[in-house]
Amino acid sequence: MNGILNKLRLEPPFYSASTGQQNWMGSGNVLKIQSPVDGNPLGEINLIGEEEYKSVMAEAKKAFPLWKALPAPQRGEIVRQFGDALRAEKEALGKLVSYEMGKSLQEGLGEVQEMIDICDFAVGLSRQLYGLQMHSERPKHRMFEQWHPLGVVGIISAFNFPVAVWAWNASIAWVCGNVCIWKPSEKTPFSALACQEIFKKVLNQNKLPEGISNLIIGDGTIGKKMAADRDISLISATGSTQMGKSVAETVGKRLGKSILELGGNNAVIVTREADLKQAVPAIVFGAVGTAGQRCTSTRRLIVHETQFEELLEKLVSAYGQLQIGDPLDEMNHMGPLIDKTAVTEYEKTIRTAIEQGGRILYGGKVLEGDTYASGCYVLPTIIEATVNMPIVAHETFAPIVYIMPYKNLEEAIDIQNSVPQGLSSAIFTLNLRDAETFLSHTGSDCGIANVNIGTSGAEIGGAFGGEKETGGGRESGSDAWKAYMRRQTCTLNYSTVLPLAQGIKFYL
Ligand code: UN1
Repeated sequence: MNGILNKLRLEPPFYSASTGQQNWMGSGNVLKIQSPVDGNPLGEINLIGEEEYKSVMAEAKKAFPLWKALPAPQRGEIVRQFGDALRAEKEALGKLVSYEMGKSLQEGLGEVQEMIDICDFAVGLSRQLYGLQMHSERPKHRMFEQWHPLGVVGIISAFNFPVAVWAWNASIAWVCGNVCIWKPSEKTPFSALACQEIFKKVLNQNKLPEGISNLIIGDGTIGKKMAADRDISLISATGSTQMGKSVAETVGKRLGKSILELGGNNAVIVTREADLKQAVPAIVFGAVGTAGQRCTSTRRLIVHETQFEELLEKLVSAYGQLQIGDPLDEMNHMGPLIDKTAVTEYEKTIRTAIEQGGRILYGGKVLEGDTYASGCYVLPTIIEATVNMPIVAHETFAPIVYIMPYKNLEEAIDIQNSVPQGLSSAIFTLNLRDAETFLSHTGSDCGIANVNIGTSGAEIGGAFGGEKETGGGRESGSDAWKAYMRRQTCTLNYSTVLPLAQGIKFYL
């Protein structure tokens, strides 16, 4: 593993607390990181303390005036160079993500590809931060809107996408003229450090201040500090609904801005006219990919009663062929869960589902033996369930999928919409009426609705996020950039008089 760290120039003095060197941060506790792949130590890192937080914030605030004064396309040029640097480091960074987080190498590389793609998107966007122009009701007046940078953007990201979610936020925030402070998950700090190093090099080469991109490795206390900090104009937070509620409350109290991307409980509806050749691989990838630890993972299957038996048979056979093990081995489909706490949650959820009347149709076990020595490997699990089992409304970050039958589409859509979360949803059907009904205003209530595509693996070009307890925020593509800027409405009078709006006469 040292090879990977070395290639990323993460030499020991940089990341190891044991050298005793005062590095970029860290008067706080020492954090020991173990890979869920084999349980081996990845390194140690000092958590940030109170004083370091202040100095990081000071650096960010100092960098903002310079960065915002650059024309947006020049900021885009820096992001373009970052994209190129990521292309050069794709393999090494992908491997590090895979080893630190436990997702398959394909997915680790895919995550870096998402970063590269969003950089490309942001470069184009840097010339397209358009405002509208309106017709003024007053003669010889021009009315228009323009978009300006916000200031410091705080990014709180989760372990499951240790690098891509940061890049969605940071690359857009940067071209919009903001500087960023990133608090990654304490479970995946090395992937974050690697990204920071790659971007820092680009900044140095361009003689720009490092404060444009700041990294802080801290625990929940630091997250709370960020939420309460008036110097952070926007907090973009990805994680649990519980975390999101706490961030929203604190940011709301100071009337700050937030983008929340929280839990999902994503369903696939399989209709009578579904093409199972498409539905089966989509469901398996959605439920098992990243070991069920995506917010877009497929957690519920709502299946027409006529398809139930056949789909189940095909799923059980597909699950039986899955290779589970070292995610860096390309032959394996599924790696470990992030840590033993996640394994405990997996077991607890299965127990609860059984207590509530669920029936295990596949899996349900923690894997043992030499290959699984880290203790974080589990069998992907299919549970027959009913809509009124409380556990079905709950998101567990594990490869557990609930399957339930339905009779008519209206009922299926009701079931799909019956949970508190509203991130991603999908229908498999060759029936145009069913597809359009699902996409209509009487259909799915989620931020993402797909036809003949699974719930996970969204492209960066669309706005990503969801409704209800998912938090309502949108990140990544489309016009999500607007949340990273402030809108200014401007009216300019080029006449010789002063007409008032609403026809008001005010003579002096
Ligand atoms: C997440 O799980 O937080 O759609 C993000 C997907 C990925 C992003 C998931 N593009 O599955």
